[in-house]
Amino acid sequence: MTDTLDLAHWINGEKVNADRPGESHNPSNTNEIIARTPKGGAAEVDLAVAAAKAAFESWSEASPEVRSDILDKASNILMERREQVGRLLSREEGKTLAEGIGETARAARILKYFAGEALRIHGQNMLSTRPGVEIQTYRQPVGVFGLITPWNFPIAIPAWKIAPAIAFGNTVVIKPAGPTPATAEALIAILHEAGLPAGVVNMVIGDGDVGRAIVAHKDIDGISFTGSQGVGQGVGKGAMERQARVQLEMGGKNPLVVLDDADLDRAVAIALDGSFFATGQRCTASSRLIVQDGIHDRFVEALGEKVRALKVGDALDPTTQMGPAVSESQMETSYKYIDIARSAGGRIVTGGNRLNLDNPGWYVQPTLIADTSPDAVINTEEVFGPVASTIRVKSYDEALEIANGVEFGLSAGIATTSLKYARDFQRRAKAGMVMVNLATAGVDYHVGFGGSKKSSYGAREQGYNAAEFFTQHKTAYSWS
Ligand code: UN1
Repeated sequence: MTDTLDLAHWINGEKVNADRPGESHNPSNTNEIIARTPKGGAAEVDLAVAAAKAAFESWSEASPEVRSDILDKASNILMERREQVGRLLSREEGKTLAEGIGETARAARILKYFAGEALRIHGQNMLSTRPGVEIQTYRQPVGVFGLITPWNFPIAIPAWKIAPAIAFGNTVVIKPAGPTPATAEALIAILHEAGLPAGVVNMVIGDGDVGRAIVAHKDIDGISFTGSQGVGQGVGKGAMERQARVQLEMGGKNPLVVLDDADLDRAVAIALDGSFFATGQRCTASSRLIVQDGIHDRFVEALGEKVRALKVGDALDPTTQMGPAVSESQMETSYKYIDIARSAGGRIVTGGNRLNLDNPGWYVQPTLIADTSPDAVINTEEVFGPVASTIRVKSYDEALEIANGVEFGLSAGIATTSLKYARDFQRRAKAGMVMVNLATAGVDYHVGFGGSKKSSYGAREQGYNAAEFFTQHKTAYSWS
């Protein structure tokens, strides 16, 4: 396939033509260029912010029905085109076609959900402690939001940041991730097709310069970021310096605890899904499998067999079960961590070797490493690839301590048939999301999303929780 796209920034409702020095590639076949891309910087961000600022007044004062209708319409268009957009996503990001179409449908459902929330912006009536005084609380739009989004969910994450921002009356400047601009652009184009007024959503394509310009811009009132912990800290500091509100979703080193009493098939299935689907490139991926003695050997053997059987290949081949890494550097990161784990005494159960497939692509062999120690590098740093390691433990208490013993705390899972341990884990796992007999990855869109410790900062995303970040609370007192 050679239909290379020529991308442009979207500023004030228009595609802004520019030189296109950049390219995005198909990770399944790196000879194929998906898109030629402009390289924006502070000047484009300035124009985009000015457009967003100018659009704010009428958008924030429009009837919520106007905002709801546009989100609803965009959702319908996206759902109708999910195969086409999902295919583009899979070509650009490398997740399998089923995953690409699934993610596109999820983005459409997020737009639909926030079409509803746009009509439910509510506050409270409270009695004052002072006789004769009444109190009302409101949620009001904030202004212009800067959104910095990652490549691993190139349409769902833009959707779950844009949709609440605009549903609640704000305007937006978004920077899509470097490797996946074409997928994000498809969403922005559909929003405009659905009747979005000019300037409500603007997109500037580029690298770190665009991100830095967004963080530093005096007219951006809030920044929502999903990406790595290192970059996230810089975003947080920059935002704090000028008192912009900020929400950061960063890494994970998510544990899946497998107890002796677990249903073995279920435990293996959720470990496989959590660790390897989407090529392990999810911040919610299970990367530490903490397994109790009595089930350990059976679990490692059964999981090893499933991992070995995974068919790695071109994302568009319907028989492929795991696509490539998104980029050469992500591929190299996986192999680097496999080497580190190996030299620290980890036993490679399966995987660990370079893959040479017919297509030139950034393929990684799915890898399971056993007999690792809880404080080994492989168990403390995020790999963001199809690599999982097992840690053997004696008891539930030891498992819980290890599960909680890292600086991340996004998602934590447990496989058990014991109500006692399941409930205890729900209460005591230091993570924003806890999964019982479910994969650590794969979340719903109508409830809060986010983590604890170094995984997240600021208000939760998704569901009505998103109103925390994308609206401003006002308390009104009156006496009459
Ligand atoms: C999921 O596991 O369904 O970047 C979502 C990520 C997360 C989203 C995970 N923010 O991987």
